[in-house]
Amino acid sequence: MRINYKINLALVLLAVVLAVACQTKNKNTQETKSDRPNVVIVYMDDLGYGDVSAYGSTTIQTPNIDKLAQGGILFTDGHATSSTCTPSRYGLLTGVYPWREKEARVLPGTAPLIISTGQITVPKVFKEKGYYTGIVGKWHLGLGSGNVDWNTHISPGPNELGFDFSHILAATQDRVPTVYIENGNVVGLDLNDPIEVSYSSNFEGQPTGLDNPELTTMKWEHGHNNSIVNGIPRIGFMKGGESAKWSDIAMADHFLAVAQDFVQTHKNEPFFLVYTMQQPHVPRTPHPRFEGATGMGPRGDAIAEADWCLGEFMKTLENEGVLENTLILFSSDNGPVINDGYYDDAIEKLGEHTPWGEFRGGKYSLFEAGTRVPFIAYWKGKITPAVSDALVCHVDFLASLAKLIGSESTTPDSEELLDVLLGKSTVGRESLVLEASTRTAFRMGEWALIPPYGGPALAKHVNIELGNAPEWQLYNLNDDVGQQTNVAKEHPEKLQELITAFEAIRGEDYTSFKKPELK
Ligand code: NG6
Ligand code: CA
Repeated sequence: MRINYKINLALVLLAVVLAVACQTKNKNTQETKSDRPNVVIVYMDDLGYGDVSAYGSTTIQTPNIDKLAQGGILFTDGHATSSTCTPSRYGLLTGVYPWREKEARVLPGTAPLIISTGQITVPKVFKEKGYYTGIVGKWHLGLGSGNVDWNTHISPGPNELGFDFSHILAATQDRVPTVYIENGNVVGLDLNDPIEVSYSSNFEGQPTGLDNPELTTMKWEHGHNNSIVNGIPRIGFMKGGESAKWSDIAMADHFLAVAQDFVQTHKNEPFFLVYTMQQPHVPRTPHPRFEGATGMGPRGDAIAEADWCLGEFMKTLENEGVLENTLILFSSDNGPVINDGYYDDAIEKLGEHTPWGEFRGGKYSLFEAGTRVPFIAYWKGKITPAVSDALVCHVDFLASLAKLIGSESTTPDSEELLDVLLGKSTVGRESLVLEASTRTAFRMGEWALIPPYGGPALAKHVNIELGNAPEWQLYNLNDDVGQQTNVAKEHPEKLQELITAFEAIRGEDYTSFKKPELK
């Protein structure tokens, strides 16, 4: 009897303890939800400022991007860190200026991972705070540590940099290997048909764009004449892996479905997702249902397709009940280019469209259109819609998003501008160092400074002004946003002030900079 009584008492006590524990847990989960909003970065490839109707395009309509812009903060002076892809993504993910890392340049598909696994990254900051983290889409930051065997587990890669989940294409749509890689494994690979990749020589008996133009359905204009996949000649040579090869026209749908599945699977925990679309990078291969959507050929139609993907993705956030608890940052990795190596009607059908907006230059350029890109922060119910002229940059995501989720992680290059991103302040950066293929330029307030550089003023084929000139260039963007008049001689003091500030940040020995680690 006495024993029974003791057991009963113990059971009652246990029940009380469990109930209290449960309540505390519920409370914690609730607190967690509002304290730790989801964050999604939607990142386009080569989308220009002037490609978006919210940014003034009257020739291409982007209703879904516009919805974010009109319901969020539209930044007019938002920048990528670089005017090409790899360095731009490096800056975004690490919070370190890409010109500090000499490997941060457009990489071949066989390049090793250029971010050290000890380095602080945005996904690591989220992971440390208990988030589930993922990347879906283009990667282009290298994989493995050299001589990757594509037929075994590929590491290190995104999963070693803080992403719990990754479903990526290794480099670019125009570079081999043309396969998807999920968490380090090639998707759909048949080991009886192993993948071989080389960027130096072809595999015996394999057709190429150079030797077999009759096998191509898209013609190369410059570069892009190595292995042919799906009728499209690529950069680099590849053999095998037939069952794993992607369908170019289905790529946008494919990444969208994976991104939607990510949200559906992880809607009940705080998540951080980087959704990097491949449009409108070459080869431009919109799904046939978007053919003719813009009258501008594949480049315009790929933008229409990307806009649709964004709309579908937003519907998923809404349907899964997480839209109001999700901050969305929308941007592009670099400025626009029309002819980037294929004959795809982009030049012929451009008409009145100005992908660079009112700015000078484009992809590869040190002029504003190289890095000034669409840049939008959207958070339903939390952000009051506004247009912000604050100077902001992707390199600031690290410190700003850390602040959002209660982390103190930061780097010397990343400025904490959370209030600016959320529209509570319009005081952005004082200055910013910009990069274009290892050259750098400088912004301070309304002033833009470009040091003297040799090399061609105009990039052949792509027909973009690179910003190279034998003398210092200084522009006042307040009255010369198109950088037409070099006022360096009229403003020697301003010129010197900018040079001094620029050199103080960039330093002499800038590549020896020690990359911050996650403590
Ligand atoms: C260039 C390619 C271009 C594009 C670019 C990278 C040639 C001639 N041109 O070398 O087509 O792939 O690299 O673009 O090969 S980025 O957006 O990933 O930086
Ligand atoms: Ca790009």
